[in-house]
Amino acid sequence: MPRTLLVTGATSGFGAATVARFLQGGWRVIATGRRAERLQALVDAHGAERLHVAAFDIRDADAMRAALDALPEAFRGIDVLINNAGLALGTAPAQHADLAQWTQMIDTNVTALATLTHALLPTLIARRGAILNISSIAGSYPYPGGNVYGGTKAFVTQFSLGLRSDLHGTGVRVTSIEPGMAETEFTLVRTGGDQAASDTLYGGAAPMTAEDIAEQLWWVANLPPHLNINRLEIMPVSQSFAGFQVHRGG
Ligand code: NDP
Ligand code: 8X3
Repeated sequence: MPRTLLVTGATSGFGAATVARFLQGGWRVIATGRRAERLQALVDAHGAERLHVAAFDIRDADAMRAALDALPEAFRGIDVLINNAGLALGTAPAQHADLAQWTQMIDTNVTALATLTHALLPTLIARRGAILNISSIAGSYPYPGGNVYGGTKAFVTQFSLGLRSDLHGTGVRVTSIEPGMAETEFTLVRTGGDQAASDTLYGGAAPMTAEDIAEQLWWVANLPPHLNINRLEIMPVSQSFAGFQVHRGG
């Protein structure tokens, strides 16, 4: 009997690579995202036998509930939830940031993630399943312009640890995955579609790929059931830490 994964944000980047990796490994996969044509492309590429797609905006709790209620029988026994849908918007310092962008990041990265997790907890507990939350190094290490994005990812990391504590004794595993720089559509989204900015950031830097992250997700999800990876921080070798900044002159 194949195990079943629900992965959000499956229309690009980590999510799309994760769909491919888990289908290749024999799992059933539920893939979600807003862009229906991208989800249809996944079906065209992988077939519909073990793949179910659901197009909805994850910030719309009613649409999320309807998509869960409409799951075909074969896809109802969700074993693993990968909360991957998310985004950064803007790189401006807080004092120049757009409040609507902050709200969108909080609604997507925090509220929707918590809402979906809450909805699936009974199923995951019944199946002794697993939750893999996509956080970020931005949740641990601040950088200029990271403000609310980093704050949302700090929530994801801490929420993961809290879930782990609450789910003690249920057999449900919880992991906070905390990647650094990976080339996906992330920077294109963050910059409002600036392909040159994205190319400049990743160019010559040997960033991680979506497939690198999907492989780690596959590894974590398939560990023996008595093992829990609490947090997994992953960076490309080319990325490391820089120091504090000091302002002089008042
Ligand atoms: P992409 O932009 O390539 O993918 C983001 C995915 O999130 C898309 O499938 C998008 O689908 C989905 N998404 C965004 N908003 C919504 C929404 N309102 N409703 C439904 N789905 C939504 O970026 P990544 O693959 O890089 O990002 C995946 C996750 O990884 C994010 O949480 C990101 O913060 C995190 N991350 C990324 C890093 C990187 O360097 N790339 C590093 C660390 C963490 P659609 O637009 O179709 O709705
Ligand atoms: C994305 C990683 O460093 O661009 O979460 O914020 S970073």
